[in-house]
Amino acid sequence: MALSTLFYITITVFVIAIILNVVAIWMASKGLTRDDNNNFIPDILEEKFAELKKDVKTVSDSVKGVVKKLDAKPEEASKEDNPGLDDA
Ligand SMILES: [Ca+2]
Repeated sequence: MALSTLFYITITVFVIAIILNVVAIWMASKGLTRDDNNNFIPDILEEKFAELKKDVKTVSDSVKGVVKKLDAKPEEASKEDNPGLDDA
C-alpha cells in the first residue's frame, strides 16, 4: 500500500472522528447521551476514541518503520514485503 494512501486513510479517519465528536458533544450538551463525568463528551465516544488512538499509533509506527527502511536502503526496502502494514 502506498504511503500516500495510508496518509489519506489516516486523515479521513481523523475527519470522521472529529465530525462524530462534534455531533456527540452537541448531543451530550442536549442531554441525549450518557455523560457521567459531565465533560460534554459522551462516555461511549471517549472509549471508542481511546481505541482509535491505539489503532492510529499502530499504523503510524508501521509507516515510520517503512520510512526508516527507505532512508537506509531505498532499493531493498521497496522490494521487501512490509508485514507491519498488513496488520493495520
Ligand atoms: Ca464524558
